[in-house]
Amino acid sequence: MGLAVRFTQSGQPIHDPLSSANTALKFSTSPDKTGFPLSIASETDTAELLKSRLESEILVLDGAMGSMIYSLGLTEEQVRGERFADWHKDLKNCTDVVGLTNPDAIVGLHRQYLEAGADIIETNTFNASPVGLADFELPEDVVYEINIAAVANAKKATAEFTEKTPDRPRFVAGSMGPTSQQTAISTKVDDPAYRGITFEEMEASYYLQAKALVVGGVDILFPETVIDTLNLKACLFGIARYFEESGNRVPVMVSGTFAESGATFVSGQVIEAFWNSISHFPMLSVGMNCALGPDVMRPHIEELSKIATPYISCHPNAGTPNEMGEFDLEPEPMAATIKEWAQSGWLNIVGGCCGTTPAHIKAIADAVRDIKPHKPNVVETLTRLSGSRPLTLREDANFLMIGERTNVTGSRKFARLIREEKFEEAIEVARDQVEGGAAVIDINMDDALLDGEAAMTKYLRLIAGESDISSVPVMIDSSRWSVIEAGLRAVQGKAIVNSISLKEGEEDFLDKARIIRRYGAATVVMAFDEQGQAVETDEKVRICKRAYDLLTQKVGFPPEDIIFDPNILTIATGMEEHDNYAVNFFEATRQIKKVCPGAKISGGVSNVSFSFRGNNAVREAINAAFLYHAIEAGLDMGIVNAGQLEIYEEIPKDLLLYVEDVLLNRRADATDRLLEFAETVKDVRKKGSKENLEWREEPVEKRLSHALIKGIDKYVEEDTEEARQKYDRCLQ
Ligand code: THG
Repeated sequence: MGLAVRFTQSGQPIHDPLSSANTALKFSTSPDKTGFPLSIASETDTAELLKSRLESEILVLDGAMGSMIYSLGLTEEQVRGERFADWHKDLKNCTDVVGLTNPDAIVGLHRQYLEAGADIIETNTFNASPVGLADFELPEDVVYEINIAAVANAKKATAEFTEKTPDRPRFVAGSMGPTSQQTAISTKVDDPAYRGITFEEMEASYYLQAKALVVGGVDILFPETVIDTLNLKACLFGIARYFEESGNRVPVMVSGTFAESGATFVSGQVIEAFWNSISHFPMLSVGMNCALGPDVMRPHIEELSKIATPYISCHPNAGTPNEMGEFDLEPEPMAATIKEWAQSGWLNIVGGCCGTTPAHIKAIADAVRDIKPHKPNVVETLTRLSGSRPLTLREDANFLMIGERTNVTGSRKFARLIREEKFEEAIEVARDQVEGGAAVIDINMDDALLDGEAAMTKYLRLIAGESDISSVPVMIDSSRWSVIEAGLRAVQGKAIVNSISLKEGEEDFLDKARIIRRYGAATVVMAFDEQGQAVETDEKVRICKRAYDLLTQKVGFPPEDIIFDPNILTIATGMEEHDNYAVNFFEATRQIKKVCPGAKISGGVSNVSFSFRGNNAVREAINAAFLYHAIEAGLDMGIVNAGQLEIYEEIPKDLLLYVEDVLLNRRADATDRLLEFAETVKDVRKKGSKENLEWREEPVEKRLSHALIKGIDKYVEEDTEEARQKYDRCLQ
C-alpha cells in the first residue's frame, strides 16, 4: 500500500480535553499506573447506569450505517459540502466525513435506529482514524474533528430519546473499525515479512481516535469488526494509554469478526486464542459481528459465551451475501435466530451489521425483550497463553516444553542461519522444535553482530505465516528491553516475556511489568535483584516473593501470568560451591510454589549440564535426571531441546547413579566419579548414537510408547499392525 502517513505520538487535538464540555468524565483522583483501568468503567453516572441495565436486560445495538448513508444518495458535491469543495481527493466513499458536512442527515439515521428500539447507537466513525482515512489524505486535525462531530450527532439523537423516557437512557458507542491495514499478516504475496503498517503507527492512530471520541463525549468505546488481533491489541494499548494519560475512562466493548472456520477473519486465530490475547484488558463486553450471518455464527458465539468473562455482544450480518452480494435475510427470521441464542443464555447486547435495517433492529428488539441476559462467566484462574491456538496450563497439566533452539546464543546453527539471513532454514529450526513437542518456542536474537530488534521482528513475522509454528505461543527472550518490546509488537497471540528482574531496582521492574501487562503478555521473572543472581535457596525464595508481592500488589499482575525462574546453574564444574546448585533449585521451586500461589516455575534446563559440553550422552542424562527431580519439586515448564530429551526411566542405571550423586549432592567425590565414568559412556554412546535400536528388542507395547514419547514414526506401521493382531479389538 505504501501509505505515506505519519503520526505524532498524541495527534493534534482541536479540542483541549481539559476544557471540553465532557467534564463529568474527569477523575477526581489521579489515575492508577497499572497500565490499565482497574475497573471496566469510569465513575460516571452513565457508565453505572449502563452496567446496572446490563445486569437485568439485554440491550439492543443499532444496525448497518454505511448502507443507510449510501441510500441517502448524496452526490460527490453534497458529501464534500462547502468545506471540502476543493479537496484534492474524491470523498464520495468517505462516509465518515458526512457527519461533518451533512450532520442532520446522520442524526436522522440515528433517530431511525433509536425509534426501532436501539439502546446503544454507534457513531459514524468506523474509518475515522488517521490510518482508516489515509486514502483520503485528510490531515489529523480533520480526522479528530470528524470524530467530535460524529459524537455530537449521535448524542443529539440519543438526547431526544432519553428526554422522552428518562428511565431508559440511550447510549453512544464510539465505533472504531479495523482499517484496511494489517499488522498481524503480510499483505504482499511475495514478502511474508512485509507489514503494511507498524504496531506503533496503528497504536498512535487508535490513540488519536479514542481521544477524540472520549473528548467528544461517547459513553462507550467500541473497537469492532476486528479481523486482526494485533491491530486490536494496538487499539487497546492506545486506549489504555489515553485513559492513563488523561484520567478519563469509559467502558470498552470489543467485537471480533470470524470466518466460517471460527478463526479471526484475516489473522486466523481461533476464538479462545483470540480471547486469551485480549483478556488482560478489563472490557465491558466482547462479542462478534460481521462476516457471518446468524446461521454460521451460531457455534462460534456459543463458544465465546462459554469462555469469555465480560458481557457478550453479537451483531451479525443479515445472512450470508447472495450471488449479487446482497444480504437478504429478512428481519423476522434473523430475529428468531437471535432470540433462540438469547434464550440459551448467551447474550447481553444484540444488534445488526451489514445488510441490517431499522426493521431488523425493531424485530430483534421485540424478540429479546423480557429474555434474561447472559450471566458473565467466572472462570478458573489458570495460565492461559496463545498463538493462533490457545494454550491453557491446567492443574493436572504435564510438564510443558519450551523449545530452546531458536536462540542465537543457544545454537551455533541457528546463529549462523540468522547472521547469514537464511531465514527459510531458520524457520525450520522452529518447526523442528514444535514437531519435537515444544508447546512454546523461546526466541533469542541477542548477538552483538545482529540488529536484535530487526531480527526479532522479522523472525516473528515470518513464523506468523507458518500455520504449524504460529499455533504455539512464543517466549520472547532477550536481555535488552527494546528487543522484548519489538517482539511484543509483532505477535498477535498471548506471549511470554523472558525476562524481567529486580536487577535494576523496583521502579524499573514495575515500569516494565506495567508495559508487559498492557501488551497482554505473561512474564518470566528471574531470581535476580540489585545484589545480583540468587544462588542460595533462601535468596531465590526471598527475591521471588518480593517480586511477587510487588507485581500483584502494585501492578495488579495476575499471579498466573508470573513465571519464576529460580536460576538453573551449572553443576559438576569442579568448584565446590557449585555442588548444591541443583538441590538449591529443587528446594527453591518447592518453597516458591508455596509462598507465591498461582505463579509458575520455569528454567533453562540445558544450563545445568554445560560442564559436559561435548559429551551429549552424559549431558542428556543429566538434563533428564534434573528434569525428573525438578518436576517432582513443582517445575511447570522448562526451556529444553525439544525432541532430544532423554527419558528418565531409560537412563542406564549405572550412569543414573553417578548423575544423581552429583545432582543431589550425595557425596563429595560425586563429580570426579561422574567424570571418570563419563569417559566410558562417551565411547559406548558414540557408536550407538547413530541409531540406538536397543528399544526395538522390547515388547510391542513398550516400543509403541517409546516411539510416541520420542516422536519416532519410522516403525509405527509395523508396530501398530503387530499390536492390532495381538489384541481382540482395535480400541484395546
Ligand atoms: N532462563 C531463562 N531463559 C534462558 C535461560 C535460562 N534462555 C537461554 C537459556 N537459559 C536457555 N536456552 C538454552 C539454549 C541452548 C543451550 C542451553 C540453554 C545449549 N546449547 C548448546 C551448548 O551451548 O552447548 C549449543 C549446541 C549447538 O550449538 O548446537 O546448551 O536459564 N529464563
